[in-house]
Amino acid sequence: MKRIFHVADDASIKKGDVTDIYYQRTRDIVITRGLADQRVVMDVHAYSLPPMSDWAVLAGIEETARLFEGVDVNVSAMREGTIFNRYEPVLRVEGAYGAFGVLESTVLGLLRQASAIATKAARCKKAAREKGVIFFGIRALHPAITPMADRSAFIGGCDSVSGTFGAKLIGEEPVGTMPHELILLFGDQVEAWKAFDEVVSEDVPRIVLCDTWFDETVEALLAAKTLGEKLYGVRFDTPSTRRGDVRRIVEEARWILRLNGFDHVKIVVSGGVNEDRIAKLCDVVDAFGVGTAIACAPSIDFAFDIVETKGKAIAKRGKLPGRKEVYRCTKCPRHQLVPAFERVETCQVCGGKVERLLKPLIERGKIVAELPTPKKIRSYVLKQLEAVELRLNTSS
Ligand code: PCP
Repeated sequence: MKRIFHVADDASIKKGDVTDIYYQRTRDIVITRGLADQRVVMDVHAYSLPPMSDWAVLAGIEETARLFEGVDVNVSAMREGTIFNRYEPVLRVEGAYGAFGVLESTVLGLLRQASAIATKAARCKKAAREKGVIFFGIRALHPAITPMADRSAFIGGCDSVSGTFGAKLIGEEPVGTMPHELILLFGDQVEAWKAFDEVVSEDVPRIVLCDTWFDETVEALLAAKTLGEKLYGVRFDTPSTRRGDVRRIVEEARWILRLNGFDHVKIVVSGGVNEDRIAKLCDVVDAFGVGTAIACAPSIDFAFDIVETKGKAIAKRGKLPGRKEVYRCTKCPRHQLVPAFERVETCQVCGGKVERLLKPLIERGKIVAELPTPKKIRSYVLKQLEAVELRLNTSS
């Protein structure tokens, strides 16, 4: 089938055709030398996390389960959305190396990018506390992967996403305001706002862009006078050349709206927003639109390494050999990483009961775990976020 866009199809990904050449050569060598049936245990772990990150959110598990479906291996994994730490295996595969070795880059690609996006989304949501975070980032990515990005951003904690295709995939309504194009086409912001109000379905909140021609405070008041009670909010997408003190701009706009009896108007800020800016603004802003910071989040440095061959613990230097388990306390967020033969019953810190985080996902090629909905995964992430600390870059 001739493809228009530069993307791989599902069948090629499943077959291991979308891999690094050295894995295919390794497959050929192990077949030739009779090692293809050698049983191995491999696990996926990150020995470093992005700057300021002491934890990360696991995503991409559903796609990884689909990848291994029909492959004669057993896979255990942390549940999608689990907050994990450095060194902890998030996924473990057991089987004949020849059955799955060629999929190494594919597994990593699925887990690394989705987890990076989910982790950044979780950091933004943690910084925003009860304030909203909308993912506006599909424009930063190849369209073929935007459903994955929307899903990962949502499960990481974003309240909504603007991408239409991705929103459908996760069963949510897409959320958006209006682009500058609408105002430029009318050549007059008031006409554009009125047209939006007249044409767009009534159930869509009226949030209008207030930065195109004049100062945000002037446009916000103009919008409030134009749409009155119907105006739900204003969005400030202040250009970087005009962003001297966004906090003060928001405070002034609130003041002026209040003076004129428009206290009900919410303020949304977008453009160059990340968790550090959110933390500085969340007491004065109602919601944030975040694009590039989440879409192009720093990669989670997962590796997928052999840790056991022929029943014997083995690893390259710098890595922990052997099959492992990760236990999480059900009372405090403490994790314990131990060799798989050790049983842990209680938390070393608080004495609480512990649970094992690696759970069966695939048995002999069959998916044996529940694959939860994005909404359910998101709730699980938000619950865990309550218990973790967020380190921020205070110098930015
Ligand atoms: C906003 C902003 C960025 C988008 C959202 C996300 O778009 O200008 O392009 O920002 P970020 O990637 O810096 O986080 P709009 O204001 O809708 O842009 P336009 O009207 O130009 O389409």
